[in-house]
Amino acid sequence: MNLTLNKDFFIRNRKKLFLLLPNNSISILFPAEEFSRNADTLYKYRQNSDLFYFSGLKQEKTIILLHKTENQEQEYAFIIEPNEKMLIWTGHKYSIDEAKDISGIKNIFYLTEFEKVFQEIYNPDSLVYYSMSSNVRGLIYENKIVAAWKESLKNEEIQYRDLDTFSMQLRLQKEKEEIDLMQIAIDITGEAFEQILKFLSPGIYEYEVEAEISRWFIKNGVEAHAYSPIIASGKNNCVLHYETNRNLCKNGDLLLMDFGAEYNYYAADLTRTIPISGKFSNRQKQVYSSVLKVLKEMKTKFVPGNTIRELNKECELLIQEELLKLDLLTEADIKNQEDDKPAFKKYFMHGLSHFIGLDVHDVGKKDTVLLPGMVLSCEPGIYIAEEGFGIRLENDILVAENPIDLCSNIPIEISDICK
Ligand SMILES: [Mn+2]
Repeated sequence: MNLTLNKDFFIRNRKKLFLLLPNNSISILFPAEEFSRNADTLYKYRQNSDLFYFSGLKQEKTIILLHKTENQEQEYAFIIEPNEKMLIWTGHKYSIDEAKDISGIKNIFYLTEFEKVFQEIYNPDSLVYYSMSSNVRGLIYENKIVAAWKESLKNEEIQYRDLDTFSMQLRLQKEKEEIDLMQIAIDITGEAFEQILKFLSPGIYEYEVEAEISRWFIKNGVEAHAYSPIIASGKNNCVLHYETNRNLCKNGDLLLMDFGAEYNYYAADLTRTIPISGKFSNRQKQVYSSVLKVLKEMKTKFVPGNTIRELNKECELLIQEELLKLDLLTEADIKNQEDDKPAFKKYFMHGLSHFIGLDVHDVGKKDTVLLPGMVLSCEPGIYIAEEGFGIRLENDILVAENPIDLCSNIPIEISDICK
């Protein structure tokens, strides 16, 4: 299967953005930086998600310029001018026609034209929009360009505005083709998990599990993990962002795996916790049942109108109830807790949910009102450091009147994950 987004999708996204932008605005989308690892070796490149969302252009050093006046909406893209040397070292770069075909933008220029075009469309009343908070945009570019403006505009004050609220608003609600891509990412992630269910036994190292997951991803056309996979056995279950993945998986311990494929720039985010031997102890089974119960209850609440903040509150009460049943808390602990230090926090120290999309921790805030088409994680957990294990379960949920669990095909019942 090879599903990609075509230019109609990107054209539509820009149309939606133009509707939100005021007249006499210039929006600039900067590319992600190329991050150096050392000397002339770079980390694998991934385009800034906003720039991709509005153009489909994955190539480095690409800039998008959107100009809205009372009478017209003009779109420009600026790309690398390919030369012989690039062809030898890094291979093919977009031609003008290719960039047009991918993005649907008619005015494609080489980068050297950027300043000239900007000067042509800029006037002292222009509002200049760009992302002010993305940490993966091209800061070097931006600084260079902003310095050039300042120089050419002398003492004029440029009126900057933040593009992030607009791109967030649009990216939050997914179109059908985006959900389809996310479903593919999730399905491949789920299949990788099923491989691990067959593969895992005591004596295997965490990195061997990671290797199996990566093998399955690459074999299925996935370009990258959506984030560094967490493959945590035994007491590492309780390290929330564990990613060293070097330990031995031991008999009697649990393996917590939090991982997800990125398929065509869209992320999956899955967590499963399974017994390394294939069998839970009674205590492990008790705690697993508690977390699964909370997940099942909470995933029905991803309905329009709700917020992550509200979901967290509801989830915390459910977890608290389970902690009482598991004899981890007493009524007195809860009664005596300080407002800013609730007792449950000892065993459940993170939030229930975040938005997922082009980024695994996608745009969106705790108070963003949920609307149909938004996708979020649902990931309750109970971590008991003193007993040497923790359990987290995570599925990806599509907001609807009857919320849709996009991970519903991935084994989670005790009978399906035990031998
Ligand atoms: Mn997550």
